[in-house]
Amino acid sequence: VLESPPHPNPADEALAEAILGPPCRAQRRALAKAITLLESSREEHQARGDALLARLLPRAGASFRLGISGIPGAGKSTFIEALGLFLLERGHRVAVLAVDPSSVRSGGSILGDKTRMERLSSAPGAFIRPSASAGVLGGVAERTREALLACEAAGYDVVLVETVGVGQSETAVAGMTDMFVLLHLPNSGDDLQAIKRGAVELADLVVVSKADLDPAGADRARLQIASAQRLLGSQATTDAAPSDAPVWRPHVVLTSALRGTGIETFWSAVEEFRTFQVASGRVEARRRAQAESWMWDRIQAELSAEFEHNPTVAAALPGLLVQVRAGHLPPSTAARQLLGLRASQR
Ligand SMILES: Nc1nc2c(ncn2[C@@H]2O[C@H](COP(=O)(O)OP(=O)(O)OP(=O)(O)O)[C@@H](O)[C@H]2O)c(=O)[nH]1
Ligand SMILES: [Mg+2]
Repeated sequence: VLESPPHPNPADEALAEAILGPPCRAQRRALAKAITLLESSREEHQARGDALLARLLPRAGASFRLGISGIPGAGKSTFIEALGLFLLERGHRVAVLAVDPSSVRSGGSILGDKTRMERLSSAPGAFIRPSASAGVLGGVAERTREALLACEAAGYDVVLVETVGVGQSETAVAGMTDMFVLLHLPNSGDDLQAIKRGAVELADLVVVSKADLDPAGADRARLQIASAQRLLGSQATTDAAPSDAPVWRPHVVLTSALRGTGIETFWSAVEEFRTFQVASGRVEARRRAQAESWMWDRIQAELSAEFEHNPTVAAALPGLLVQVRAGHLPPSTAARQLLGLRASQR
């Protein structure tokens, strides 16, 4: 028998109603509270979070989810502020979330984001949420996925997810958004970096940011990225599509968030991509695949945690590790023994 999701307790039900209600200051407050609950790693909060999410889910899904990545200092927050204000002017409601895998840096970056998005964060049509703290079960990315659904339930129709281009965060953000954008500085050192870590392949669109600093360099960067894209192909869009489907050719757009140039061109390219995705049925296909891998991510995280906390496993682990490190025991044998211990415990 399948367990149906529990109902929220009265306090959380009031939270849900405020989120699903009309846009106002109280709605933003409720949304912020709900996200804090969803981010909590305490067991009783997780059960409450699950119930709340189940309540919000029927109203989620209607936004355009846009991932924005780039190395530290690439200009992501400044770009998001400019883009956010541009979208508000066109009647959109914009939510901004951040995935920051490096907890060491996060204190500074949260403050940095808030000050760099000062105008956007005080706009009534926008909601800005700095990064969740690292080290929670399932990782920061999972918390952001849940926060994204809550923002959608509150009626934000564009959700921007900022992430810094290190580690697995780019793959994680590409795996929760409808479109993945890479911000690129107008100097060639950055090009190779981005290509090496696979970000260019993931990108549906590349932005050469801060073009005002070095217009000639920005043009060179555009040509280099475009030729790299031709060589690499685009992974993100070929994933879920049949092999004979038309292929999206990622654009490269030059912007200066400081001068406010290129934002309109950028948004036209986004809309072109979106039209292409909708017409080819890829939006739904991509989201279905994402939902499935989200579930598996969660299962793997829970299983690993349970495994590591198993007392018999924990007792045997140090000794086996010594043997594996010394080359006296094949890793596969050690793994099998540990898994066997766990199985015999149940
Ligand atoms: N000249 C120029 N400077 C810019 C532009 N956009 C951002 N900057 C500057 O670049 C610096 C970094 O910008 P951020 O927007 O904080 O970059 P970020 O990618 O969000 O940085 P992290 O969140 O720390 O990874 C700031 O000093 C900005 O003022 C631009 O279009 N032109
Ligand atoms: Mg930033």
